[in-house]
Amino acid sequence: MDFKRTLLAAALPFVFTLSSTAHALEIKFADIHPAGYPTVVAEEQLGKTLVADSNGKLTFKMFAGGVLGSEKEVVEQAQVGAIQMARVSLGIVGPVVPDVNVFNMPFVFRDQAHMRKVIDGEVGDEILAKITDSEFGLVALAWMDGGTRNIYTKKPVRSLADLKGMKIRVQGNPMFIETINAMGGNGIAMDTGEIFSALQTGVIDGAENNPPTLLEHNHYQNAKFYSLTGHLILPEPIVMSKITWDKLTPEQQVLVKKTAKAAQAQERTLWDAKSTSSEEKLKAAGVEFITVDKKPFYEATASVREKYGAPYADLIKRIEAVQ
Ligand code: BDP
Repeated sequence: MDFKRTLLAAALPFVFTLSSTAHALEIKFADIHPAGYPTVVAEEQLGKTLVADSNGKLTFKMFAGGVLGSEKEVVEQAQVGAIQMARVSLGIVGPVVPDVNVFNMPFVFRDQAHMRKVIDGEVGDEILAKITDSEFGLVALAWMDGGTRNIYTKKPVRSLADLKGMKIRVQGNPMFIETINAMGGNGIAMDTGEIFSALQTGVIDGAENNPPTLLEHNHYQNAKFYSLTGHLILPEPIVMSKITWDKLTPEQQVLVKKTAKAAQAQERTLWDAKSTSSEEKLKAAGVEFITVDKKPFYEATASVREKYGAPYADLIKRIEAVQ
């Protein structure tokens, strides 16, 4: 009797642990951007909806500010199921799922409005499916807006010639290195978190990004010239670990997908407001916005589009046809 009771007492905590974990699945969500950034605000809302609409069967924890590592590291952790969800730039997905590189090509979109129409349509869904159907171990659910990327430097770039020999940081994607090189610069890949000190110490002469990132990651403190090259307009997928996805019930999968799409819509509105306010703040902080003639930059990068675009000739035609 006593023996049985002891056994039961010993087993109880296990029974309890097992049943409680069987009921709640924690979603850890990683983003490199800080709290208050449009993507992070929309992700926090996504979390609230997931918890509420799953009746607590899903729990949510936001890890903003890159605390779980660089985007490359976050993707690796998501692939093994250590992180359940993340928003990453398409730039770092390209080296692993080459098919997405069609969106990573310089000047493939006419402008931000064009990019939005494309990701909202069939082609956008197809590229998400390419990620999901790859061996990448991720399910791609929706897109967030990452604005238009322009080059920022310590010394002004008013024309293509000014860029000559400048060391410009890009994301870890060979296509981006080649893009900067084709413009006459010297493309250098490094993680987002390393840019600030690389600018400060002069390891690089500049980088390229949208106004909210230039502001919120404080790069403007050491790079006061912002040349509106508009060479990349990169959408950013919201992804879930395939391992996590497979643990969800079909109803939960529908919920996750729907909630991610809602986050896409919310972030877009937040993005537009943040872009405007970032531009104002950057200008007030002494950043000079330089209007450049984009044509020479476009022409200089033709070789990159030729090299990488060949397998996607049809897709590129469909992207161009989107009005
Ligand atoms: C920002 C993207 C972020 C990238 C970053 C970068 O939102 O996902 O990590 O650029 O260039 O615009 O590293």
